[in-house]
Amino acid sequence: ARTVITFGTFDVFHVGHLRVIERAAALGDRLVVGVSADALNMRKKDRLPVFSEGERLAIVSALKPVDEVFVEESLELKRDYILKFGADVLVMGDDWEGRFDEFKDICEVVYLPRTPAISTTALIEKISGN
Ligand code: C2G
Repeated sequence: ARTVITFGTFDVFHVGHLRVIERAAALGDRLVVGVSADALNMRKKDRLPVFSEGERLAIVSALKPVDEVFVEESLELKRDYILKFGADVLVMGDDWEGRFDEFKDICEVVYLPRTPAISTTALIEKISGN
């Protein structure tokens, strides 16, 4: 069986998140998703996500194409996660193009085009009327 792994925050879950998860799942037989920890977001973006890691994990794990989820504690652990879950393919949106090429020694690395015109940041601005 071919295992695919992908990572993300998946905050204020939207159709762009769904599409990348569906396309990732289509590349293999089993999809594992790393959902970034609240603490990782504080370090990366200096703010907490709108939804907590428990809530984001619950949403992602309920999706039909998703077989397994875990909390991504650190960006530096990517190699360990790929090996631990026995991933054959690492998939990320192309906003990460080139950033994970160092893992091509242990798996295939695929960057998928992002869904245009939708993002968590744009949604937050739209809802708050800015
Ligand atoms: N995405 C997409 N289209 C959008 C928005 C997002 O395809 N319009 C994809 C991103 O490219 C990514 C995934 O959805 O592959 C999750 O996006 P984010 O929640 O923004 O994840 P990010 O904060 O980039 O976290 O270890 C890597 C990080 O944890 C990734």
